Amino acid sequence: MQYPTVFPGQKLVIKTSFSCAHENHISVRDFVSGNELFNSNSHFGNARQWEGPVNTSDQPMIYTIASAHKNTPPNGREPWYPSAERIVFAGPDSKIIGYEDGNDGDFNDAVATIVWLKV
Ligand SMILES: [Ca+2]
Repeated sequence: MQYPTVFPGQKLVIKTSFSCAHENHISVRDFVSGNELFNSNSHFGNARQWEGPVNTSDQPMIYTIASAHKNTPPNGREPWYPSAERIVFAGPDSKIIGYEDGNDGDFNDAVATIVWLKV
């Protein structure tokens, strides 16, 4: 799990993509409340981009982002498993996180790109 932090005067944009046969999702939550703010699913045509609000407070806003997968295509009887993650790229105002749903270690089954914007 990663903890993207948005400082006052910033917002972030998260883009997701998937290259998987099994079901994967990427979930963004508010760290403090735990409320899910965005869920992008590989198989259900969910949005692939989420733009967070501008932080107009004087405190950092902290999110969590994580991915989970099933070991099957979509099947309501099958459980979700947390996906291993790897930071594929980290720049001054962007980060790419790759997630793994199997054993081949390509970390591209689900991918999240986070971009921080100053507004
Ligand atoms: Ca893989």
